Amino acid sequence: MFALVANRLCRIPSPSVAVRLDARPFSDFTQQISFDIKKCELHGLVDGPPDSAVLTRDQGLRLFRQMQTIRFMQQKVQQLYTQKLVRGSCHHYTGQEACAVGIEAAIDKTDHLITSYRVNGYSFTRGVSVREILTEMTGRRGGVAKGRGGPMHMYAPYFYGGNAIVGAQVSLGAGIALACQYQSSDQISVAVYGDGAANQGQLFEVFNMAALWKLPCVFVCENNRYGKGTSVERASACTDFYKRGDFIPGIRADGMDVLCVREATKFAKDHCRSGKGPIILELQTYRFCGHFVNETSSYRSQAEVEQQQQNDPISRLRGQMLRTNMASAEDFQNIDNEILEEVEEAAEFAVSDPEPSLDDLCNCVYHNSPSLQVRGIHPWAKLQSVDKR
Ligand SMILES: Cc1ncc(C[n+]2csc(CCOP(=O)(O)OP(=O)(O)O)c2C)c(N)n1
Repeated sequence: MFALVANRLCRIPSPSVAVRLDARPFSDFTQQISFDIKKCELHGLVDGPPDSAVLTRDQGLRLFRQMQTIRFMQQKVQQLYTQKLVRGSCHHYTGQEACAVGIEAAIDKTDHLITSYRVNGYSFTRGVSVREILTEMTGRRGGVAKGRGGPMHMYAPYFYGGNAIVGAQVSLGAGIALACQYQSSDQISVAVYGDGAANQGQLFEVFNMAALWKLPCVFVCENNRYGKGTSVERASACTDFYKRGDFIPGIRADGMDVLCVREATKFAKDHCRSGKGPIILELQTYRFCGHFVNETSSYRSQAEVEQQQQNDPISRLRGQMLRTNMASAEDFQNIDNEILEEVEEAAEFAVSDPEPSLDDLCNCVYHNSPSLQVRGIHPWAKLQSVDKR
């Protein structure tokens, strides 16, 4: 039943093509405005992020485009999955787009980021093209991991994936922060995890070390199920994830508002950069689709999902910009059309590109690509991975 709901919610509008913004003159639009944002809750901090955010027309259109690209890309993935062209576990990010996009708007391109298997949104914001993402999903050569990673493992410069072991990315993210500190760079590390990962023992160990060593790490908890009855609520009394670091300061921000995420992340980034050590940023968000594509569990009702969709971060930004004359309906329609065209082209490539050849499959396992003979039982004994690049 929930799969049916999810499919219906993930419907794709039919694509048409247009490639420009509203033709009205620049002066017709409000160029900059300050929006009120929800006040963040604080833990161990006297001051926090501001309760307003300045947005320019250009910034707003860019944030909208990024969120909408992630949304449309996922809708295409849903289609490809149903056609069995994407295989394995595949995890949607629908509804959570403001988190990845807001974080990216606040950090530098050369700051580091690591996340879980729920990787497609962050892959895009970290610079991977829609084509490389979809082609990785279908396991073809032109994918960002050359077709070896599939839906859960994508990487880019300063982006460390794509990790299947719940919570492990947080330890790795702290390790990256240690490297930043050791090398005296002013980069920070952003380690993203879900509320489910928050009870992992390794998180508490990592928080402890990060606090003692004052590591420049922003621990981002995407609390994507903050309503009643989460698995965490059943297992634990404390769902104040921003307080879970105890001596580590924390912020709880509205993860359905891209501007609130941006301002909270800026605050967290400045905190780390100034040498004060780690900080926890809890983003209260909600995923409109199931845990994985075509999930059939019924742990939440259609009514709950529909209620949460009233907070859709994409509609919200669009509404804010329309109401204040920062953009027109035509602007948004044109952007939608451009994205749909890009996604269609990417998908065509993703299903026509060849798969990696068998004798190349075991290359690229290590950074230095040493020649590697994989021994084993039939049929994998046939695999001989000797780097031919
Ligand atoms: C160590 C470990 N335990 C269990 C699993 C199985 N598992 C995969 S996803 C998941 C739920 C994780 O939820 P959360 O961290 O909140 O992230 P979300 O999927 O909601 O983004 C579990 C238990 C796993 N991959 N790794």
